[in-house]
Amino acid sequence: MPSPARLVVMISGAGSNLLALDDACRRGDLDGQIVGVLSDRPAALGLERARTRGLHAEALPIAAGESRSDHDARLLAAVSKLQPDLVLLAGYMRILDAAFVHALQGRLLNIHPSLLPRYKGLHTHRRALEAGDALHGATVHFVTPDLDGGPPVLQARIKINPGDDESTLAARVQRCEHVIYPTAVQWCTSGRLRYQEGTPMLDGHPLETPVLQDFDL
Ligand code: NHR
Ligand code: GAR
Repeated sequence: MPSPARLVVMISGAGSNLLALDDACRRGDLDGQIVGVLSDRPAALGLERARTRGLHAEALPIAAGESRSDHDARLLAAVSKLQPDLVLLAGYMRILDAAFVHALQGRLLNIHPSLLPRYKGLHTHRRALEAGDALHGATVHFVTPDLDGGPPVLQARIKINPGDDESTLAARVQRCEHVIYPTAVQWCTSGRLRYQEGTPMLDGHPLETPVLQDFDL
């Protein structure tokens, strides 16, 4: 991968993970540069925060009557124009079709707010609380067409506290996300982490289970 690696970040919301990735690049902890930020939501706060930092930021909302696959094709064209080495979903809230994922297979990562394979999909904090779980966290995984089912590479694990509600838990999970996402991306940019025929390889060995990092927050 070239140095610095070209990173495209896809968001729908506040963009705190985007900022953490950009911070890591600026600090020199991540050998990358964010060459574009794309959002399906024009009102996403993260777009404004990206522009404040001088980053290229584009909204690609669904046009009236546009199908999912037409939108994803337009998104793929916008991503491809930026010639990314890696594409990072960071709170991107729309399911991507197989054509999009296949075009970027092995270069497309997501951060998901649960200890996958537990709680794929939405409302992960609520579901962990309702289940009475003692532990929760976040997972960085390669994206495949199978929603939140692609191979996980790095997990952050925290304890759920007795007084936690959805928002206190989400806040602690996010603090972990801001550490593990730049770490996993740096593994890719440095060549330590590769994706070979559907299997993540870390330091030349197949990663059978994700690396697990406990956080005492
Ligand atoms: N696309 C594919 N093909 N595979 C994955 O693993 C993906 C993906 C797109 C997004 C992020 C994921 C998450 O981390 C992600 C992973 C959106 C939904 C969802 O149900 C689920 C999981 C994720 C993102 N979205 C609704 C939809 O119909 C819309 C929900 C909304 O707008 O609020 O697209 O959690
Ligand atoms: C993050 O916690 C991320 O894990 C989650 O959304 C938040 C985005 O926050 N992702 C999903 O729920 C994907 N469905 P951010 O915009 O501040 O980075």
